[in-house]
Amino acid sequence: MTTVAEHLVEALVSAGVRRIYGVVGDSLNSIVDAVHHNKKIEWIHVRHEEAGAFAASAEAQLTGTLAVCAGSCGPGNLHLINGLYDAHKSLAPVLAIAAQIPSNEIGTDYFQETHPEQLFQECSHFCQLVATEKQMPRLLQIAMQTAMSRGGVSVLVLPGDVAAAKMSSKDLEHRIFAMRPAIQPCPQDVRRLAELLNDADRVTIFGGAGCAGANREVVRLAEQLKAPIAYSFRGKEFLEHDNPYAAGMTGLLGTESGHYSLERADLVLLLGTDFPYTAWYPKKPKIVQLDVRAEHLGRRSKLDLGLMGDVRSTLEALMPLLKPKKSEKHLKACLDKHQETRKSLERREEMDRKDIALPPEHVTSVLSDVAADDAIFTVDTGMSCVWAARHLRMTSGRRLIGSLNHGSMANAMPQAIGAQMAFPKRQVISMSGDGGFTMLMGDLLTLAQYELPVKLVIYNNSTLGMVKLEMRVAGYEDFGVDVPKTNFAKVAEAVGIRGFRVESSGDLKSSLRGALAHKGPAVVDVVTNPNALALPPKIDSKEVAGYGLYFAKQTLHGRLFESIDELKGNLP
Ligand SMILES: Cc1cc2nc3c(=O)[nH]c(=O)nc-3n(C[C@H](O)[C@H](O)[C@H](O)COP(=O)(O)OP(=O)(O)OC[C@H]3O[C@@H](n4cnc5c(N)ncnc54)[C@H](O)[C@@H]3O)c2cc1C
Ligand SMILES: Cc1ncc(C[n+]2csc(CCOP(=O)(O)OP(=O)(O)O)c2C)c(N)n1
Ligand SMILES: [Mg+2]
Repeated sequence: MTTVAEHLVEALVSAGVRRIYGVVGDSLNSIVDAVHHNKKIEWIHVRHEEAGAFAASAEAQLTGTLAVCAGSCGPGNLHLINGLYDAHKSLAPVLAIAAQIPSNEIGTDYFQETHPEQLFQECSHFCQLVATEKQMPRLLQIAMQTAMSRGGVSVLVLPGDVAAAKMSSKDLEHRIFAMRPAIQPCPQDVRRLAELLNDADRVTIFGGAGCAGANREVVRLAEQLKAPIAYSFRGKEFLEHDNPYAAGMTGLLGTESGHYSLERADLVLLLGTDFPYTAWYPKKPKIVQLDVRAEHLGRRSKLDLGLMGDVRSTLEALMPLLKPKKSEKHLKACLDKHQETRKSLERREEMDRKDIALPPEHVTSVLSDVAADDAIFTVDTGMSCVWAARHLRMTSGRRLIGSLNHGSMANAMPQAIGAQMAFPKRQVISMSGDGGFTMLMGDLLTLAQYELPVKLVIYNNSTLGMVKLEMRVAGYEDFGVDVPKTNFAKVAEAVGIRGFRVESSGDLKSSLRGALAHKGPAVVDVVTNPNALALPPKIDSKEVAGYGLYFAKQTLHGRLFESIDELKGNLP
């Protein structure tokens, strides 16, 4: 007779799961042992369970299939939580196994006792205690099916003794069903959408992560409607490439052209986006939203029409009902603005001879040039997001993920671990700040242990740069943001990983190339300008009143000033 743990592992293998990320603990022993004796699945020993959950989140986001992480009872699974929030908010199918104290001790305030059914409630769709072995086949099936069909996290809370128990029955044991139905709104609603689009003069499309796999359909729609396509950060990887209608991103990290395209429209069509920043939705145009999750319709902006449907199949149904637009005026205005914006970004990418520290824009642009056409980038929360959003160029083969909906630091390296595990032959590049990197730095050892050829680019500015900037913009004196000057190339070398230290522009390209060509893991520790500025596409009066004035004038002049006095001397 098989044990619950053996059944669990076999069922995961038949569902296509190839690895479990975690840290061992006695409550997990029977599961780890079952993995150990099964040749089709691996136990990936991370240093911190949070890293395991981030790795699983990345794997699930990149493959669209179920990924698994595990933590031992109490503190072990508590450590999973932040990474699980990331997976859940990214709609990534992840199963977490939260081991529990012995079942006869639950409720007695036993050693390491916590109640994961309560703790994980908010970051999961399904979270159940397996109180007896008899529940096991069905609860596992429901957990896997829920994570896959709803997109997000399921948690099985499994006491060590229940995991080690023999299974008495194996009824209802079947493989996972992971279909992607083509959901379309009813024909009347598609006709209503067509009428609105046909009646509008200036349509702008705003697409998000829900456009994955629908690049061609969205571009064809834009062609019919002579519509610019702006996109969210999560939409960038799917909509920026092979798209002559691309008009850029909006939001603080966006560009002026993305923002302009939305404001200039008389109808904005939201496709598969849940872009969170309500203040950045335009107020004047009509807004129509298409999303596969009806509960997301209208939750961020006013709506003139909300439709439940899958982007690709809905656009297929819509296209024959559209009258091709003739005027290209709106499109041209937005694309001209986009060209202008690109040029001003390119100016920021250039190294000025006067620059004493490397501009991160330049670092990112060079990285984008030397990386493979099918590289997978993971980006940490911090200024790396700004540089990736604006200066990484997407291709049809590249991927770009981060903790974009949850906004946690320390995600990039662990997500790169998950990406490289899932795609051992592809180039995987993690971009992070010194603050974010050091938060889960222990997992550098995981790269060394598994010889994962991940390349870590660290924007080493000795500060928590993004927050420093936020403090200044809000008129605070920056405080609590210093990160001790550290040579991360030497840290890497100390754990057996190849380290490159870049302190001047002359070394940048060769170091990045050297790291990418290196067979194993490598760290490229780039000393960057701690005062690099990110100019938002629009600036409000409060920001202008503070440090924002400094930014605004720099936008006008397209260059950095050495001092406020020099800036003042250049005011128009
Ligand atoms: C520091 C930081 C700064 C940021 N600044 C910005 C910024 O300035 N600008 C910006 O854009 N982002 C920014 N982000 C990212 C932002 O927080 C969100 O993650 C992002 O805007 C969400 O993109 P999305 O709407 O495409 O993805 P999600 O929020 O994940 O939404 C995707 C939507 O698509 C739907 N969907 C999925 N599949 C389909 C389908 N097949 N058909 C139809 N619908 C589908 C889903 O139900 C969901 O509603 C920032 C993040 C960080 C960490
Ligand atoms: C876990 C977590 N803690 C704190 C924050 C708040 N926060 C956002 S960005 C940031 C600074 C990031 O600094 P660093 O990683 O050095 O990158 P930089 O902005 O300097 O490039 C902080 C503290 C967060 N998002 N996540
Ligand atoms: Mg930093």
